[in-house]
Amino acid sequence: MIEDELEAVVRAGKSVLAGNDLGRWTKPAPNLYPHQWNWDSCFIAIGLSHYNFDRACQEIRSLLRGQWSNGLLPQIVFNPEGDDYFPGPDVWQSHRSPDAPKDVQTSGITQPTVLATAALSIWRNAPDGRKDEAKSFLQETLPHIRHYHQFFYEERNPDGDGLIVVIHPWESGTDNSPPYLDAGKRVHMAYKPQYTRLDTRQVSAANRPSDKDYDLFVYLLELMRQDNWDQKSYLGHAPLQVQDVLFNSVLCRANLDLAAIAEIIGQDQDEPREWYEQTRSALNRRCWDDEDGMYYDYDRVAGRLIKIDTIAGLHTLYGRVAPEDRAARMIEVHLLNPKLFWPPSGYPVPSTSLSSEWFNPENYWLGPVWIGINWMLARGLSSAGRPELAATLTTRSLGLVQRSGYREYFNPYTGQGYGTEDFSWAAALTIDLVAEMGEPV
Ligand code: 2M8
Repeated sequence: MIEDELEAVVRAGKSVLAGNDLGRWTKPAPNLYPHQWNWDSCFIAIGLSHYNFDRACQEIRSLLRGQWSNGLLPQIVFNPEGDDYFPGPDVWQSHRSPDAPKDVQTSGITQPTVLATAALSIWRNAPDGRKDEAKSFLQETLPHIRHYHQFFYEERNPDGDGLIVVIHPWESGTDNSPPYLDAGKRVHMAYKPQYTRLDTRQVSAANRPSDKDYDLFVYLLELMRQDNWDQKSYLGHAPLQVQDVLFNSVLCRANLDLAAIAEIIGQDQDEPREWYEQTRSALNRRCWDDEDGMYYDYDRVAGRLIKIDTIAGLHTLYGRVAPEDRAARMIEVHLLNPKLFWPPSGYPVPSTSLSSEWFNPENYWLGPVWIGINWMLARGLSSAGRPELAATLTTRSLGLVQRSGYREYFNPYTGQGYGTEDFSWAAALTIDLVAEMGEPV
């Protein structure tokens, strides 16, 4: 892309973020997602950190309003003025838990943890004259980040080995990704939940999870709500428990970033390093399949790997989980394979392998390309000593948004965009990708 084109992409990205800005935080999309989402806001803060230090800090502070007293940082902090989203605060009823905050309403589950990574980006990208303020920001946020990570190791670590369990597909961030639908098949639903979907009024049903998937999502929500969002009690009988490779890898990266934050402000790094080691080695022990040369999610209820090839396994690059030999094998055999994750004339990286029986190029997490995923994979490739591949992935991702705009997800063969328009994280992370190329933003 030439300089003018890059400039135009950045300008358009900033305008998407400005359009979705509600003053103190940013919604993921103009209409489809009217509340504040956890990992969306962290990605948004990373983009903002390049050109608006104050607003980036504010994005994170707003998100932290929703933190529970047990450390959980919720998937959604509800906007009292946001409607037209199901399930809203009346369905979640977070106030049933004594741990939930009193002054804001939230959902009762979390999302992949990008908080430490976002805080570190804010410090790294702070203008020279504002490094002291950035350091104070880290001092202010570190206890919250630590408490959030502690939540995982205390409440979601049922085997005590650091392999964190995800108990709801919405918690994974990759809602209808095949491993969740597969694990969902084993959930016995005692009744059919009654509700009305609102998402398919805005986006074609062909591009969204199915009604059957939504039954599972809502059923699991209601089941956990019956336990008043009590983690221990729910984990004792939770019918869906996935030790998700993407989720755990993102946590590994976040632990390293938390250690870096501790170092910057002169605090002890042992705890996050120890957490990182535990989760990294548990992933390598339990989730690696040596025959296929891939990491797979583990279904803790069924007691076995879910051998479906998705982007989850590739995130071990981002999390600095995969040792050199495994990383090299996974890159050659899976990532760069034109039949799996690198469509030769299309756009890498499809969320589910092109050869999987689950693959659908137009439906949500069943196959489309997501900018947030490509961003993590590009960072992962750089960490794995493959900067040239990271640069290629960046260029192809920029080509995608140039072709189709800041859509939520894209067809890996044609680049056609689907889902909402003006999707905040696509805009924010594109800005970060351009900045990482050394271009002004
Ligand atoms: C999508 O998930 C929400 C539920 O959290 C939904 O479909 O209503 C996912 O893509 C998730 O990763 C994302 O955080 C959220 C908001 O962009 O939308």
